[in-house]
Amino acid sequence: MTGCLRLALGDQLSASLAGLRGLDPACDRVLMAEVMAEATYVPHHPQKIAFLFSAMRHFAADLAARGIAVDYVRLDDPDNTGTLGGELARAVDRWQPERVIVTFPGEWRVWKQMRQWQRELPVPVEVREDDRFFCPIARFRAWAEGRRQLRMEFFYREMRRTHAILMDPDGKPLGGQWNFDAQNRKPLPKGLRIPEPFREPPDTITRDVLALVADRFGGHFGTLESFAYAVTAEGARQALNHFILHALPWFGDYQDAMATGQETLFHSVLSPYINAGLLDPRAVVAAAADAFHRGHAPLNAAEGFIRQILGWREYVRGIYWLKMPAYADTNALGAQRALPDFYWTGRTSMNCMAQVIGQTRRHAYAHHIQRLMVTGNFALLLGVEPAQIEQWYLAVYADAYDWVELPNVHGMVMHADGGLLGSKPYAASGRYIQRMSDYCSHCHFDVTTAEGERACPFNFLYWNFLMENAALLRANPRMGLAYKGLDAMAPARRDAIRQQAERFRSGIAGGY
Ligand code: FAD
Ligand code: DLZ
Ligand code: SF4
Repeated sequence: MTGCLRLALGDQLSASLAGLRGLDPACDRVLMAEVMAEATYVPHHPQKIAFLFSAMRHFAADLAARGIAVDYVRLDDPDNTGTLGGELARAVDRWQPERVIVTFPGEWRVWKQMRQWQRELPVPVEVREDDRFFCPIARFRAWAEGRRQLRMEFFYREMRRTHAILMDPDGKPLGGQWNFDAQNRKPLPKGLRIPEPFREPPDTITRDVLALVADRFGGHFGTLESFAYAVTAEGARQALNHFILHALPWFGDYQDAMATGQETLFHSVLSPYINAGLLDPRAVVAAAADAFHRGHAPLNAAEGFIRQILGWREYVRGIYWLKMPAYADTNALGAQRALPDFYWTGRTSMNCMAQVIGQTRRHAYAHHIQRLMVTGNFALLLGVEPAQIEQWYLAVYADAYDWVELPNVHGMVMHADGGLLGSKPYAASGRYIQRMSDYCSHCHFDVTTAEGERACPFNFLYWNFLMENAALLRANPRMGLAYKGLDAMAPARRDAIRQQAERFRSGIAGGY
């Protein structure tokens, strides 16, 4: 072969991918490989594996239909070496290309492998920047340079200005404010009509993949029965249209609400598609801005949604590549406890946890507040070792990749980076969950108490967390109110709560 061998990874399924640009169908070839190493570096949810394998197969079929030669290695190919590096080496040997072209990956782990390929393969390996983001890594680095605090809000404003999104012609944010969160975060009123989530029935390719995944990864956490993810760019576009039409107008108002049996509410469920490359984040942001401009969605909804993508998503990627690999090793609060088994079994009497873990098992999905304020908050309050809870999040969600999962869990949830990403831990008692959901009204525990047999574990763990981490957190001005509450408590009550938290923590391995 005289041309180039171009590798497309499972989360690089974009027709416009940098590594596919300039492809000459007369002599170039694309390599795609389903490999055991990627499917098991954490025990991914079977729906995540099925989504990616099916999307990869559809993507390869689309390339082939455009006359491009694709070398597609299936998981059950008897010669499959089981690793990306092994498959690349085998393909280089087979085709003897002049050059290998890859696109910068989403994980430090894979980046290390790419550098090794550059050293060890007998042909040059060109790494192209992944430009499917608003903010190049170098641009984020320049923004971060010399700043004492890397606050998302300021980064987001810069992105709004740079990309002229929801801006007045005179350079001011539309509506005179950057952020409308004061109007958002309402609890869900009774009787509100909630849209049906978008579902795509599995086609023949997906059904084949589902059988393969059931056979090989049936033992992983999660079920396959309810699989309904789109697996093509066209399907993902339909999911985007569905969201814009049926949910975006209420996105801002009920962004933080949670309700039993309502897994998606007014959220978009677009992250698996955006992260795998089936949807361009620029198209998603443009669709939301357009919905505002044509009067379909109010500003608080469009702005709130756009901030998640243009702000948070870009910001966490910037932090990841700015701080890795040292970032993953910090543990500012010194948390060392084991992740309770019920994160994997879902068997717990805490209704909020059972609900969120249950839907995660069924759909490989939970929305942001469920991840942050239920399963995340509990791990923070309990003092779980960051690496253990990070592994869980990386495994169980269809949208999880290290670059986005790690800053969210390590930084936002666990405060393990000492406050780089969030100025204070999101620690909260059961009262927050009571205010934002109906979970507490169907729970074995009593959310109004922090002591006694039926006390809500979030309550005594919350106070105990404040006591345990006082040396680090008391001086934080944003924790002032929390410590005022603690200080107002009688010493005997504080002792009782501390003891209750200790008893709970020593008994938790057996379930709760
Ligand atoms: P929506 O609520 O509809 O939001 C729209 C889009 O904004 C999302 O699709 C996503 O692309 C983006 N977004 C929103 N919040 C964030 C955020 N904090 N960071 C990055 N992007 C964001 N997101 C992932 O894509 N992968 C992960 O592995 C992941 N792990 C998380 C772990 C924890 C503990 C927390 C608190 C958040 C995590 N997030 C992750 C962010 C967020 O929870 C998900 O992006 C969101 O729930 C996906 O559902 P959705 O598409 O319905 O989002
Ligand atoms: C997540 C994943 C899985 C489950 N399987 C594969 C695979 O078999 N082949 C592949 O190319 N990519 C897969 N992926 C996505 C990769 O893990 C992802 O590209 C890297 O983590 C970099 O983000
Ligand atoms: Fe969760 Fe506590 Fe409410 Fe039960 S009472 S659902 S444990 S917050």
